[in-house]
Amino acid sequence: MTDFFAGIPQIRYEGEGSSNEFAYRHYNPDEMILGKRMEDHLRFAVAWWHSFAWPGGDPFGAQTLERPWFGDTLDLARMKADVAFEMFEILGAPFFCFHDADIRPEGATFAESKRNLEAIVDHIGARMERSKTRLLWGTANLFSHRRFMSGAATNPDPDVFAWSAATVKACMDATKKLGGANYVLWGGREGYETLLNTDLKREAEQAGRFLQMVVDYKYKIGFEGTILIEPKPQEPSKHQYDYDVATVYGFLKRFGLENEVKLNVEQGHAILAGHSFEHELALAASLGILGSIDMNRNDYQSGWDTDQFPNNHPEMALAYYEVLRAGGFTTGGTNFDAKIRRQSLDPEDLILAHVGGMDTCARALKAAARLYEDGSLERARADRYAGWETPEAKAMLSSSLEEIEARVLAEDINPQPRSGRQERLENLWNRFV
Ligand code: XYL
Repeated sequence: MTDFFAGIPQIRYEGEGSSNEFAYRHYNPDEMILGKRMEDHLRFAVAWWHSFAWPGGDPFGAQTLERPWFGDTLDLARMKADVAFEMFEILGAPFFCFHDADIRPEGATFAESKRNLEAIVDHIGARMERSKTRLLWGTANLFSHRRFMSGAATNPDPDVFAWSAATVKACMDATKKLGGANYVLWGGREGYETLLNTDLKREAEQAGRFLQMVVDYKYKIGFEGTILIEPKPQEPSKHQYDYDVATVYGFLKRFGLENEVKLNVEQGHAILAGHSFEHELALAASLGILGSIDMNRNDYQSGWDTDQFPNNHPEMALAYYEVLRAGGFTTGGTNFDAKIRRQSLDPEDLILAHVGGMDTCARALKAAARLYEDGSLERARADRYAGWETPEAKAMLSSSLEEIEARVLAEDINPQPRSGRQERLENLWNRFV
């Protein structure tokens, strides 16, 4: 036991009437929603990097957060893991996520980093035996160290490709050992700063081959989880190759991986790409590649990835509505890729950030489920496309331009515009959130 969270009680559901800030007002894990427990719908995960490894820096100032486990030794990494599991317990968090660099100290060589990772994975594995918290996903940090400054798989230097491949192998092994439900690849610096020094064609081929090797290795070791790619349009690179859902789908098709890899869609990354979160989720679902979500909130004015905790339930309800329409999560879940602000110094801030985030999502899920169950929106949608259910309309899709022209002339087809009913549907939505 550490005393980092001393005095902070276990967070329990007390209902909407509660004014206790250390309680859930909406997140009630056992409550049944559309025939499934709320906890099993949401599958919340705590992100190790933001909660336990982030020092509170910004481009104008360094560390603001002081944590007793900050440092480069295995003992401190073990203390960090102990604090993490204490927080999971306080929150009742069902899952966590990690990068290798969040959990282990960097070694002087690849071999030493790998040994450090294995030692900490053993420690986390032992903690998991006494905990209900499981691993949602593991991943490799292929972007922080200076060796990755020109990318990982897409690096012009084949030694960096080699280092990255060996690192991903070690991280997949670690994820499998800890029973992870997914393995994530976020292309941290897979992109470019200037086209003047970049061979786009070569870099894409390297990235495609890299991903094929990851999928091969998944089968080789019998990892039963899902491989996920996380799109992001820019930051840290000026242009990231995995720009958004549509771009990644094109990439997967190009390398024959569209049935092997799904997506981890992040709220803030969707906003940076000029989309809404629900657009990215709906598109991924329509392509059959919706895997998991990174939940957070981007500042709508600042233009960078602020990774704040969500606090706007009507907005999140639009996102969970798409998750419900897609049939809900299977291996995926809701990872809080969110960090407290650099002035939020106290241990309580870390706990209450998650309490607020979990409650916002739970409230959003309940609203989305009410509307989904009511069915009005789906009926209105079906009605809008009802014309396509006629035999003539269906047959048209397997005919030709000449045949269609003949029918338009013979039947004197003259389309009559119909209202899209947007405001009526917005009013309907507002009755439920
Ligand atoms: C940073 C990204 C990462 C990924 C995991 O913008 O969101 O934190 O989630 O590498």
